[in-house]
Amino acid sequence: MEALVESLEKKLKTERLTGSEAILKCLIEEEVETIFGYPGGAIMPVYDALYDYEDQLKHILTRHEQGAIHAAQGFARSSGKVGVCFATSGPGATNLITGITDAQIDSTPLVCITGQVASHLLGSDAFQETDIIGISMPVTKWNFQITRPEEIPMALAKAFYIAQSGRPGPVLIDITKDAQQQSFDFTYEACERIRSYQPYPELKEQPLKTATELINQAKKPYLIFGQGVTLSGAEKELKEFVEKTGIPAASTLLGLSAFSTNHPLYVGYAGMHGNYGPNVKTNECDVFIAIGMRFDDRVTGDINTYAKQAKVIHIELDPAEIDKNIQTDVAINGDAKQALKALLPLVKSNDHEEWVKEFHECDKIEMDKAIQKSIQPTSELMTMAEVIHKLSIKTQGKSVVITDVGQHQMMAARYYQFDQPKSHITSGGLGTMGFCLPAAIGAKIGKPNREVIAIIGDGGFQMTIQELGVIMQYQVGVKILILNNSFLGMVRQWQQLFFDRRYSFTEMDNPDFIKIAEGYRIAAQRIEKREELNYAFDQWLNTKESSLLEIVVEKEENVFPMVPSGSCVSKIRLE
Ligand SMILES: Cc1ncc(C[n+]2csc(CCOP(=O)(O)OP(=O)(O)O)c2C)c(N)n1
Repeated sequence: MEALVESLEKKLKTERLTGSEAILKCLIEEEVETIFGYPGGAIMPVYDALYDYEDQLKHILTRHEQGAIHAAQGFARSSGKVGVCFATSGPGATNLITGITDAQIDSTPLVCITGQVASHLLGSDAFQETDIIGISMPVTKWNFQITRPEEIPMALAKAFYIAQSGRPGPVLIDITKDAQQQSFDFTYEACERIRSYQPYPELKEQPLKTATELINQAKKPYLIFGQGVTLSGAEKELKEFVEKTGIPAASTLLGLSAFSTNHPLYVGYAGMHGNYGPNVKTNECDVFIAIGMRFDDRVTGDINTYAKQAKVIHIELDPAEIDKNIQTDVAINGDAKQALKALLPLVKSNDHEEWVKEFHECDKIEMDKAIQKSIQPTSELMTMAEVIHKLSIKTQGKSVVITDVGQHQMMAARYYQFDQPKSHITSGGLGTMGFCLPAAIGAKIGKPNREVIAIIGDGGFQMTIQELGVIMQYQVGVKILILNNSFLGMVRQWQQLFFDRRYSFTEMDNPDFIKIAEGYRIAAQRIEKREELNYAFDQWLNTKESSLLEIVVEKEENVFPMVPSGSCVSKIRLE
């Protein structure tokens, strides 16, 4: 009887819609409010339908599809919701690929909808036809081509479920133009499970028990957390776990902001340009606990010398990550929050005072050899490090900081003191230059009440500079900080250190960024002198609107410490 009533109710809810209208209805059902996109021939029916849905669905027209996808990524990472983006077939779709790949490696939930040529033209090399399903196959969590409108509700329901469940990731749905135009009887049911897809593995008792024993007996335990903590919302549990066990904790690049950098048990950022202590101590600890991180080579350096002396406990949601790069002694396959909740009552209260002190000794060495020189330079021009250090103090570590890729990215990771969760967004795994400006736009739209600061190099800024148009058109209040060293700085650093200072094609003549910003009606100023910094920061930060600040910095500043690529983490160079 109940089933009959349900099916009748469903029938009553049925509406006759075109495929395009159905797509938009599905988005509304999934509580999507904002779409980032760029139109074109093969997705015109969807854009036409969007015209009538303006009240329910806000569309942000970016200036390039790469801008749309990075904005969707920034939106997803600041808000914790799924980022949605539209593009047309052919070049529109291929322009999404960099961002999709970026989202895949950084576990960002996205639903990308691309238009496709009409189904009777598929495979004919029609105008703007490209096999986006084939192209995106290795860089999406799931992709699917729709050729009949009846497939739309189920495919989109699945897309949202897959994108945000378990380890999140990007999904691409390609829809032929005829499927967008034809009508059908629409009903929608959200997806709650998919056969043979188990996004949340059940925690097993034995590994939890073994991990507890190891943690309770450890003399020198050490913990590194990654973005898995942010994605599972386990910030509180992580803090409780660290405080109860007294274990020193370090962050990966994407883990930054999941734990306050001011906490006494926070020992820094681990990896190639991370802090000295967390790198060196990796090869001295007896129990190594990795939480929601994937042992990226920028963290491990040479895996043959990484934490060899330690018993390794890996808490990780994605089973494919376990034992992929580093062999574990105890694998806890599950959600970080659930795993920490399960461990919390089992682990004993402890403090490892002497051991934690060893990290602080390392901090002193790093302070003397690297930090002091960086944040209080004797040079005439400012350094990136001192600018970011001052910015951190000015904003009290409370802003959402989006960075591009390069030296400024590493300086921000090192010198911005993150005080609140979901405050650091960067392209970690793919290292995509051009990510920052559009991602910052998306992040501000996703979290309108927070101060969003985009920190960009002069190189990366010019990769997606056209997205200033979005800031202008939609009045997005993003603060843009360009650290201008007239070099592709990070590549120059490598050329200096590993290629005999042969600066091959890394020096850049830059345009007048202030005039460009003003052309987009964005307030802008450029400073070169240290005495101007304080006032410039105040002016720049004390507005609700977007504004751009260009700071001319030292041309040949290097980021230290540094673990040379593929080297052992304890061989970290301090200068
Ligand atoms: C799309 C893309 N192309 C090339 C690179 C290689 N790359 C990494 S850092 C970097 C230099 C970045 O220079 P800039 O944006 O000026 O920042 P800086 O390092 O000076 O802070 C380059 C070219 C990249 N990461 N992404």
